[in-house]
Amino acid sequence: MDDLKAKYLGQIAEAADEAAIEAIRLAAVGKKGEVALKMRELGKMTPEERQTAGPALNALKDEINSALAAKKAALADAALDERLRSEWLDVTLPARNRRQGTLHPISQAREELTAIFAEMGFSVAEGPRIDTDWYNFDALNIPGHHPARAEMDTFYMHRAEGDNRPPHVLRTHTSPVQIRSMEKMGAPLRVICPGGVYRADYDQTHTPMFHQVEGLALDRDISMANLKWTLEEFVKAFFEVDDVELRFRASHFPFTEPSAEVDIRCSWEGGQLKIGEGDDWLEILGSGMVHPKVIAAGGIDPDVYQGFAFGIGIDRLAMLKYGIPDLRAFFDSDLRWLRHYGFTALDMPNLHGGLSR
Ligand code: 2NL
Repeated sequence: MDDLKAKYLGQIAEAADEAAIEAIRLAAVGKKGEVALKMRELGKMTPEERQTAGPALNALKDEINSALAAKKAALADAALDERLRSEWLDVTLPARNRRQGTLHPISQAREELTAIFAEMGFSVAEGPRIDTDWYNFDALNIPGHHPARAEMDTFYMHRAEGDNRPPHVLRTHTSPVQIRSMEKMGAPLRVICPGGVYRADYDQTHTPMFHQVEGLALDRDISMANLKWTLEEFVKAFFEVDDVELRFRASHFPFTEPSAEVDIRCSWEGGQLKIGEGDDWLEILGSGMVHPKVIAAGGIDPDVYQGFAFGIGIDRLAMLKYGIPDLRAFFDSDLRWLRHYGFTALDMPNLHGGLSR
């Protein structure tokens, strides 16, 4: 038994790798190993012999097993030491550039303008892009014969043969969301509704899907003065200028009375747009006092409540703010233009240097 011990402890000491350790383990203490064979001989012994041989064999087995484990750990330590010696890391190497994603300029503009109106106490509502023509047109005092309802501007959803319900449409503005907000929340109410809208129009200045934010403020004594102040605050915050002059031009929308288009003072010197100074005017939105019929359509009493509403194109706001000249860039699958206009999440163009046309 001492021979066995000397033999295996010697082999373990000499073992060079894990495979050698495993081979020794199988030969010595495996199921068919030498120690197992010896254990099998216990049956042929006298009880007295067995009394000493049994515990001795068990002790031998334990001793070999712990020698194996110790050698295995020593080999692993040595391997790690060797890696630590031979492998190294140059921590002074500059980091590899990571591909940096970015918000789409339209999303960026929407988030900025949403934050500005939220600060002024407007809540934000969203709604379905497919809606009934009641929400999209009738509720907004746009009668059946109105040109905005003509087939050429509106995408109508197909109905099955024999289904004579009025068609659903792709919303042509986010006003239906304002109507739903009136129904849901009642008055007084301050809400903005940003989102995608659809019109069958496609040329250099129109895309069939674009983005709009509409705003609505209803209370007992809301006036156009409140509208003007709200829009001034918005324009100053959005374009990051200290002062701005707004010009209201009389206009017409079926859903507001009176209605006004709003221009902001600007200059285009050297192809650079500057907001708030100069002799040019830039049209940025439509607005007005909500038509009593529209207030009633939202389930609110127009004899008690009145208010203003406005609609702004987000795509155009984004173009103006970030200096993007061509609307089609927004919907082009080649996104190199984004980087060209300085659009990375961490590096925004500096507005105060002026915007390029
Ligand atoms: C434009 C014109 C406008 C509205 C949108 C509105 C919504 C309700 C009631 C009354 Cl629920 N008005 N929205 C009002 C005036 C103008 O958009 O040219 N936008 C670019």
